[in-house]
This record gives sequence, C-alpha cells and structure tokens, in this order.
Amino acid sequence: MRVTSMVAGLAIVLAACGGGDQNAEQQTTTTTPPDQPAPAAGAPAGGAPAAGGKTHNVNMVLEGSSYKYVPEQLTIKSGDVVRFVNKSGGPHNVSFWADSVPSGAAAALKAGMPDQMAPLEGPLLTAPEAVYTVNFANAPAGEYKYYCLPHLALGMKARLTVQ
Ligand SMILES: [Cu+2]
Repeated sequence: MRVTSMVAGLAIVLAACGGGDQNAEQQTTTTTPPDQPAPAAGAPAGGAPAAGGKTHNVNMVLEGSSYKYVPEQLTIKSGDVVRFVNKSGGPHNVSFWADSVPSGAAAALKAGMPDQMAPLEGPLLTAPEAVYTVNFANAPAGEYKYYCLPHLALGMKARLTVQ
C-alpha cells in the first residue's frame, strides 16, 4: 500500500515535469555531431528546387577516350537543383568527397541526394538519358568536389561551387 502511493506520487511529479523534458530534448538536438545530423526540417528530397531556386544540367559523357562531367565547373546557389544526365559511356554516378565539402554540407546532401549507395554517393546510372537529381536545399556555401565511382581512375571528376 505504501509502495503503491509512492509510485502514484512519482507519476504525478513526472507528469508535472513534462515541459522540462521537452527543453532537454531540444538541447540534445542542438548538440548532435555534424556527421549525425537531425533531419533538415522542410528540405525537399531531390526533385524540384526550393522556391526561387534554379535547375542546372551537368552531362556525364565519354568524349573520345575521356570520361567527363560537362561542365566541369559550375557555380550554383544554395536551394538550386542539379540534374546529372547519363549521356554516354555509362554507368556513371555522382560521389562527393566527404573531406572536400564545407561543414554542414553532408547533412544537406543526405537530404538532397536520393537513393544513396553510401553517404554522399549517388546510385549508378546505366540507362541512356537517365537523370540523377541533387537538391542543394540548405547547402552551405563553398566548394563541392565530386567524382564518378566507376571512372575515378580515368579522371572523371568535377567541381561545384555553392554561393
Ligand atoms: Cu563515369
């Protein structure tokens, strides 16, 4: 009987602390390490650019004996979308070097790159004209270097600058 009333009393105390618990959860979220990000709220995954964002195309091609992204350098704005198109010489993909992207970019790309094979590594495109869309919503400014996994040894790499 005495134990029962203590448990009941505890339950009331815990219920009264509900608001305090919520604050504790928010603090935990803000101290999450950058490589284990909280999901970016409201960030569209792939697909359409954010309101006011632009869409850019990068072709993935085999020209002569060179595998290339065209253009090899592209400047975009945070919130833009880049469509990578498998034009020739596939399969190709888009893999960002994790140590090249700015701080906070991994979290944005985690949301913006659908169907990742590994962190920052897009799927292989085999079908002609297949498109892989990367959404740079919430992407911090800086340089983003990337490469094609099947053709890295053949020099297929490129760079995006986010403003
Ligand atoms: Cu390739």
